[in-house]
Amino acid sequence: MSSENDRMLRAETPLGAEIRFAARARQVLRQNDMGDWTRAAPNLYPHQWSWDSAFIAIGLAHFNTRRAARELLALFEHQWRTGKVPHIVFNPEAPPASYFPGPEHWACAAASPDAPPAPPYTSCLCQPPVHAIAALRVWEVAERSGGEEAGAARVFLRQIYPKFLLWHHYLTTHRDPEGSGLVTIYHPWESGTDNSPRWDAPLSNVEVGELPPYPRYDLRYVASPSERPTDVDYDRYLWLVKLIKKAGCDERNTYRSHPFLVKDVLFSAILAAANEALMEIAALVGAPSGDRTLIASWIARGHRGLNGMWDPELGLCLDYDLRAGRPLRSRTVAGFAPLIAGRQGSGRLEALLATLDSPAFLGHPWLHWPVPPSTSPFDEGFHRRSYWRGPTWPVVNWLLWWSLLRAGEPQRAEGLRQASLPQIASSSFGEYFEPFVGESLGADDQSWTAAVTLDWLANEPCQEERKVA
Ligand code: 2M8
Repeated sequence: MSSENDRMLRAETPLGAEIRFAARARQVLRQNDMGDWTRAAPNLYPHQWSWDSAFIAIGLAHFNTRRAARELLALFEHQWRTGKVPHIVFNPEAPPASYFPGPEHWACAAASPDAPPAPPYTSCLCQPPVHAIAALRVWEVAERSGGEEAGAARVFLRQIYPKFLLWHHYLTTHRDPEGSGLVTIYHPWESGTDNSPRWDAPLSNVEVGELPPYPRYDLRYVASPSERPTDVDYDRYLWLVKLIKKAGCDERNTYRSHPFLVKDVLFSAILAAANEALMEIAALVGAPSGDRTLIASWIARGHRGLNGMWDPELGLCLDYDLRAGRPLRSRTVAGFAPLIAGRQGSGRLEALLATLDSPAFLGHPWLHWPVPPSTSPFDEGFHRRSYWRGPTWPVVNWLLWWSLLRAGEPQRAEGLRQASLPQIASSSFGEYFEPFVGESLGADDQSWTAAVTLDWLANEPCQEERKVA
């Protein structure tokens, strides 16, 4: 079914349609704007989410670089003493009974000596560190505009650089005591790909104990419960939260006792790419050479870690279950982690691109748009409507597009951009999409979908690059 956006795109001149599309995307970000930070979505997610805010800053940069900078600064005001950046900062103005588990559920995290002053409360989990990548993009846009914008962006980089350094230090130490180069997550929510089949095996080993009844407010905001994680998933999520709180949100206690400890390759790859961005920021702010040596060591270690998780048979990188002591063999977009980390040799890059083009992903004959399903239809955990188990996600497509550009694959990147824009235009900035019929699922007016739209519209390649292979 064709939406108003879609009709507009076909009826107008390409330029006119793009201008109106960008205006609609800006409108979504304005509507979700809370002053210094942005709600992830108006109803389903009325708080500030960590990696959403990073993508949001990338979109905001195209119409207000100062506001984009504030988005990241506002998030980092709630950084923990350890360096952790919480995955949610709770909105004190959110209507009661709008999101579960809400601030009251996490309030005890505030009792940790490492937690920032509350309210607002924060969760004690974290999410993939897209932030340095976002800050660098804000800088690049501001630098192109020159003058005061560029000056303000440089001040911003100076302010945020030490916070980024502390954040990455947290991830490379507390979350990698083994020095493996791979980040350990304690909860599927930390991965950002919550109910992905990636987590089925480690979750099945979590024995859920006594839980009080709890509400599923999320189900009010979607057309069908099949779009969200099941009650069985939620029981496990809440049980894991209970255990983390019982461990006092303390890293060492959690590492000792927690039943879900997984090396997440997507998270680790984003960290490797974010460390490259941090290195550029370090140069821009004139950071001491010791910092740069440290960041270079994080980058090298990250690449080594990912390299060790490569599965030649699947042509993908695999997560690793520390408790069970084995890799997790699922076929999901997370397996493209080395592409996102960057700096792959030609052999590995070719292998990744072959997997991307194969019927397991972009070459699947039933795809409505040529964008990769979050889980391959060939994976036994695939589900076409359920959240991270199959639907396609604009924000993931943006990450792959950005990575393909960095890998020197502009035509493939452009293929993803050209497929993603009409997909988004067919909806009201949907959160995710059914891969075979193209139905928009989850929330409407999702902020990060609007943000990546703005970045894609601002990054129209020149005529030469447009010719998609
Ligand atoms: C989803 O996760 C939250 C929990 O953190 C939820 O389902 O309630 C995920 O898609 C996550 O990646 C995203 O950051 C968040 C807000 O968009 O929603």
